[in-house]
Amino acid sequence: MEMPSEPPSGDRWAEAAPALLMNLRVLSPHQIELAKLLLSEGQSHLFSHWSDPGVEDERKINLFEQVARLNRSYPGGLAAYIRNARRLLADSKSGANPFDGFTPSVPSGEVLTFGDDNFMNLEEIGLKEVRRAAFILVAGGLGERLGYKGIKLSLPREITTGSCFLKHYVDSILTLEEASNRLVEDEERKKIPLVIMTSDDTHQATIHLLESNFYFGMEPTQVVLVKQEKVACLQDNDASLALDPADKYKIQTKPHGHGDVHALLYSSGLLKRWQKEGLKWVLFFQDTNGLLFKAIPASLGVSASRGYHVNSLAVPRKAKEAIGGITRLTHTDGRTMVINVEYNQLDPLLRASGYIDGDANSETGFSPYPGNINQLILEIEPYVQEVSKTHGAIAEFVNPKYKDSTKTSFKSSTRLECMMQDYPKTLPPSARVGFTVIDTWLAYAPVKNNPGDAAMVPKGNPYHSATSGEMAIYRANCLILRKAGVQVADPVIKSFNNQEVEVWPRVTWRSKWGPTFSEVKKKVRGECSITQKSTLVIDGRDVYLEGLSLDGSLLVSAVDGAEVRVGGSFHNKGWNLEHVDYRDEAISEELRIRGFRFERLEQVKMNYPEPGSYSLKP
Ligand code: UGB
Repeated sequence: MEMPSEPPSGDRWAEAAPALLMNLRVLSPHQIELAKLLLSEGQSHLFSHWSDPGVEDERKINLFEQVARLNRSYPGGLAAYIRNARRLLADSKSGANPFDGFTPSVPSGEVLTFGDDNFMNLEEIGLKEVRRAAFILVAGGLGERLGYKGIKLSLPREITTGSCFLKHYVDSILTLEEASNRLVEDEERKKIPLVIMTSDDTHQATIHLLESNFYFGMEPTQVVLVKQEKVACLQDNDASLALDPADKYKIQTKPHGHGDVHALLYSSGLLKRWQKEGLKWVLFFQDTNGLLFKAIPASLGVSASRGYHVNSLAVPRKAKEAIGGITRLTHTDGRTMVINVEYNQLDPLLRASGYIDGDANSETGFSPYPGNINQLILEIEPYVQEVSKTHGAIAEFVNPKYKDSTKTSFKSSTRLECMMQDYPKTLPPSARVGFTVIDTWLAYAPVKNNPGDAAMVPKGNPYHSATSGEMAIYRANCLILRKAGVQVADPVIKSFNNQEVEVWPRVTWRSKWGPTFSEVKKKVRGECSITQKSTLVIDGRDVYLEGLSLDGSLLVSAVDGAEVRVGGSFHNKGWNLEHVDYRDEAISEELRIRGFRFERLEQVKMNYPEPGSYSLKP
């Protein structure tokens, strides 16, 4: 279809959209300007069904209010959006390779080994730095893949304590803030800001979660919510905007992707403010990774000691795993960059570059390309310089699902998207872009897939489900305790929701108990052991395990300053792991998606509400 290059005028209005022309007196002058813009961009179909003036006028005005919002929230407005869409859709139809001219190779970065001297040294450096960091949580996505109705931040991270992801994140940030400030006592105490990017799908529920929990102990002014707007859906290769199937006076919209976070940080003025306040680092993270804070101090230590402007956290990746691969790309013109190549693009890129097996494991059993866990650490100075140029705009892409190989029509509407990890794409070659590889067991256990999809994951690949996400927390804690010298029983293999997982003793602790490995080591004294059926909950900073032998359930909570030494043989029936059928609607969704719950048979539970020195024995 030929697009008019100028807004229609006179007769051409009537020709382009007679139904709209009849309704001009319903619209304000500004709305008429928007109408002209839409017509000049070939969107007359939006009005073809419009009724006579006087009928459904309010809905027509509502449509234009939505158009004004869409126009405002996209850099360059709707015209730029439609033109970008047309270009990207044409590229997609012609099968243009977004990596044309680039050859992939395996990049090199810092590979960490948990608990060795280097790791502990980096943790110390990171801990000193973190008081000058801001944390950015991208949480605009709904748990569609997970099949959970609520916001993912409200999901329990594990059900032994029932603490949700957001509580854990806030707790972890406050712990790092406290520990970092303690290291530099003579300097001014800093508050670490937390920004949460929400969307219309998650905004109100996120506010409600924060307010109903008194911000989980953070000062309300420390938390800033920035809301991303959705973008218009596209129904064909001409970038015709799609009307909402449920409301023909509304343009269908979908999320633009987590890449919006950069533009929002820029436009909100937060980055400049932080820079003035002397912050040095901006750390981005996702909504459901219950392990990631175990990796933050050391990774920030890598950024600081290597002088990385951009540090992407990564884990060993299984071929075809649904996480992007960190790749070095070298262009025929000599440019190189280290960038995430998204999982659906890595295989075709490798095949096009002569790797006939595409995205395949090497002899190590893993893909040679480390898996991006989408946790980025940016140094603020070069970051502000860059977004001042780009206004935070991130390279977009489109991913239409075509009806057939002619690629002329879509199965359902599509939209432009952008990803936060594509930020380095516009950086100059002088930018120091690196990455840090950390063991998966320590750093990465996202909760993304529903039980049905998780059960279909190829054998050996991670499930990324609520079941595996929770079991990974117990495994990590047990492995850390083992490394600190505790005898922890081996795991048993069990199947929940048709997923075979390792079940370790259910050990959990509040972040303040063990923010770094050296801190955990300080809290473990003498010979300690934990049997397979055990549950251990440590909710207190100054709790020490001194010759503890646990065979059952033990829950200890203590206020800061209550020094509790826990020792001796605790033996009770403990908590039983019971299967839950995910189809059983009488059971809560939070439990169904993990496939188990606890039957609390017997336990020792102690609370120390006053500071002091205590000894807890059987
Ligand atoms: N999110 C938003 O805030 N806004 C949006 O519009 C969309 C999402 P998904 P995805 O770690 O396993 C990413 O949907 O995008 C938030 C990386 O691209 O969970 O499929 C959302 O709330 C991939 O390289 O993941 O894949 C959530 O917090 C790999 O690292 C976050 O963005 C993969 O994550 C991620 O959204 C991974």
